Amino acid sequence: MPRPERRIKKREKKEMRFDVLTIFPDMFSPYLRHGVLGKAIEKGIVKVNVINIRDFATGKHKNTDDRPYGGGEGMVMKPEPIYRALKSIERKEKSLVILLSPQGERFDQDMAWELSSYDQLILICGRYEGIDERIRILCAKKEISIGDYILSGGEPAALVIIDAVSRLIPGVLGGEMSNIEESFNNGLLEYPQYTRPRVFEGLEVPEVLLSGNHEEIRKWRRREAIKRTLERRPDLLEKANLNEEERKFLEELRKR
Ligand code: 4GY
Repeated sequence: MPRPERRIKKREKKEMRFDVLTIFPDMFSPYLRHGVLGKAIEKGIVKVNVINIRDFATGKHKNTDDRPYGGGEGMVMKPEPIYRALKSIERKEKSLVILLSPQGERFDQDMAWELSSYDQLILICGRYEGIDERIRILCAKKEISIGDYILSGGEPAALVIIDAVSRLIPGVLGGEMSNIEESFNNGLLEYPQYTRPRVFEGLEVPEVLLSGNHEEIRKWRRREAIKRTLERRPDLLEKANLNEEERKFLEELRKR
């Protein structure tokens, strides 16, 4: 009988590629080179290819925007440079073109999980008053909003998606956090965290955290997470993953 593989199973070779279309390509690197994302890019698990839409503009001034048909304030992003930039991208097998705008489907952790199953996400960042509608019709397979507010451009939204999705790619979070169910704590808000000093401005660290009793600590954290979620985001409790004991605890809290 051959000996079973003794090495710990290595993560499957799955890398994620993001292609970002923007007229401000320099906005990305300052964020992407730091922290776990910086490490993931260094390791080659995550690749971010930033494409300057202006490189695909024609004419003397390489304009990427023009005046809106029908009149009105501001400028609209021309379709041709974006269309050409998209065509220049080498497409992987499982690939999705996404438009970032306040009119899109709301981004959340569930959507981050769904997007993490792709090999390639192509993110179009709008500016000015918006993008020519034909890009939506012809190219964008999905439109995503990161929240109900208006940004000056889609770039921060693209970074939000790159960050949240990358964290779910195997190997991006190292070691102890690689149990990425923790990425949203079973659908609950986080429990309170403490570090040294033990007393700060008269406030003490909860006794249980100093007890060394890991089972008690785990239960306390779950209860605190449930309390906090009920107070601040009761809507999340519908989807949360609670065991028998935790559901009882929640019922008690609700009665009070
Ligand atoms: N919110 N979620 C958002 C945004 C800026 C005009 C189209 C958002 O994703 N993107 O506010 N984007 C607008 C600015 C052009 C994008």
